Amino acid sequence: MNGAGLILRLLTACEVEEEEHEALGGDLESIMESRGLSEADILAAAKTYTPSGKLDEYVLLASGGHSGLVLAIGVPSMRILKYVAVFSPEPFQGYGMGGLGDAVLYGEGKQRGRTLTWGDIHHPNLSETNGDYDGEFMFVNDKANSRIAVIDLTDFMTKQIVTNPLLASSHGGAIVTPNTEYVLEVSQYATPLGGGFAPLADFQKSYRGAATFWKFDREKGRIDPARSFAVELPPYAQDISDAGKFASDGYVFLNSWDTEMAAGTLGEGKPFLESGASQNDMDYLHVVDLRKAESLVAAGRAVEINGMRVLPLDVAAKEHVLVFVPEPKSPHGCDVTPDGTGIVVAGKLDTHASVYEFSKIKDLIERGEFTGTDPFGVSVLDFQKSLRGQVEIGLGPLHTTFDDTGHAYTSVFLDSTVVRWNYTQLDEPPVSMPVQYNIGHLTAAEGDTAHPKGKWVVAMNKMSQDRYVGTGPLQPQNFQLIDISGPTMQLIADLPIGLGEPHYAQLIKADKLKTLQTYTPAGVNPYTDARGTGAVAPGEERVERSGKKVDVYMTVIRSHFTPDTIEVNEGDEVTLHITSIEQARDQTHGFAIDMYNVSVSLEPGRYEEVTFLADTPGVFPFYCTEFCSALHLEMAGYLLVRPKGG
Ligand code: CUK
Ligand code: CUA
Repeated sequence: MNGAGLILRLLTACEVEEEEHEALGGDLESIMESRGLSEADILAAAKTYTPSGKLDEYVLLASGGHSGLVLAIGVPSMRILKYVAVFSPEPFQGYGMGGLGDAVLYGEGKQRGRTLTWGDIHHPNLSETNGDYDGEFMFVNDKANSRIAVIDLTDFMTKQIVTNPLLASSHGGAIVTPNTEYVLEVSQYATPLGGGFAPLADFQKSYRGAATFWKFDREKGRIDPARSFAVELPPYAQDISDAGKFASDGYVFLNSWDTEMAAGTLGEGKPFLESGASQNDMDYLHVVDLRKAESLVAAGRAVEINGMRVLPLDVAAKEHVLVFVPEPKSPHGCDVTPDGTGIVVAGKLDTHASVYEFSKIKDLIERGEFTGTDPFGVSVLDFQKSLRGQVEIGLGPLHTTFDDTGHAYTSVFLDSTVVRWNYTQLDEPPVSMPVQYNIGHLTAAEGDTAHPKGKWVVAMNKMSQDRYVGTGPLQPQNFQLIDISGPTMQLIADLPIGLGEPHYAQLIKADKLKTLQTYTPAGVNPYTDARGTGAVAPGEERVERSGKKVDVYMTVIRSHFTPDTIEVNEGDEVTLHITSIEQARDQTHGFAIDMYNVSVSLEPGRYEEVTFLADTPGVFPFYCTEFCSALHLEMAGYLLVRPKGG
């Protein structure tokens, strides 16, 4: 008996009384009939249905695209667990809404002096130890404004944003090296490095890309810009990157799609960027020798641009820090195999996945066997001599992820398929499965680590079209869960994503995440992981006034703020130092106040600080924004701002 048959038999054995359950159609058989469900549907449901109180085995950490958020999703249930605010203000988490998070979002997050309230997240990457996820940190890139954010996975909060001082867009990030020594951020659209103007006619002369190696200090849990550096690259529109591991440890690989150096229609007879960048049959896979770059920078061969050490292109070319291998026409994905021996590149305008053999690339470089140089003096290797081989995948292959049986899974955009193939021997006929529709990235369980887990693949589709009840012309993106454990792949669940445009995601074993239940002892500033400077214990609450500065030291516990009335004068600068003295799991409070655009989250034990100018006289109720207890509505108070001369 198959699984669905078994379930049927079990359920009918319960002798469900039809009359009592008419609204749902009675027993399983009649429910299946009335809802038009097949046995395969029931099997799929049994694989994903997660009864209340049961936990998911995996957590999918997914880009929320231009929403500026990251999503945490349980797998296999496909239940959304959390939105993590990164580059956008988010009132539930109290991020960018008047509290301590403002210093990250509006302080560190300023790009060239500008305050930004969004970002375009493409690639979440988990911290790694020896090439495997360790569940400690996550890094994401902002393609639009060339920034990287650091998210601490003990509390799923954004702790740092670094802004790239060289680039005006970055795509190939936030990839980590196997022990998270560096977080990589690579340019996409070339611009003059460090900003400034240059005419498009000077594209080849003045426009550049760069690979930035942000140094991660794991002890501090922060990127250290002073110990970071970059390698200057030609203006070839570098795309996504990956870091080597094992044999290829110490190297990074990135591809490019505009070796034509097309820059749009400005100038006589110039084509659109689209067709201009698609002339050459081959673009260049960039092979970067990170260790050599590090030592040349340490030896003082870098120049400084906006405070960032940059290894100049001519030095990188001459010293073979940068070497090129031809890659088929306008590639997109670039993925290192779990054993580190191969690099899979898939071209949007080519039907193959090309697997490069790292040992061949290394031998050719060591022997100095090059076919020539590019216009910038970068040495080029022979395509065929660098290859393990190619596999015909389909129309528009993009990204590749891996399982634990020597198989690769490649997303194929135009065909709307996931294709499974053997990446070691390249000797199996590829198997394809349709997805709905136009898949971008895909991710397998720990599929880009040294030890993929198999079992699941999540397809991240750009279009949902007919999959859901209509919500107007702007439709959700569509995640689909695929069971890859059997001989054939099976699509078993859909999850609409009504946010941004997700790009990449990583799927981590849930038990690797060691999250906090409370901040303990009470009074922790989550941005310093230390006791908040103004944190107080019960009994220490007070209001201090010094001239026009008013400091309120407040505690919060079910169901009151202490103090709950605050009187100030018009024109005073008010700072609320708020300590949640709760220590019970999930006893979160919030603090919001009329008109001052303040909403902060007060998880158990958290310290927050809110500063505002009381420039409008009047009466302003403040209240708790979480239904925290039976007397939650009563958890409120008044800010009285006395008018000048009043
Ligand atoms: S990219 Cu969006 S589907 Cu930015 Cu990694 Cu390929
Ligand atoms: Cu505290 Cu509602």
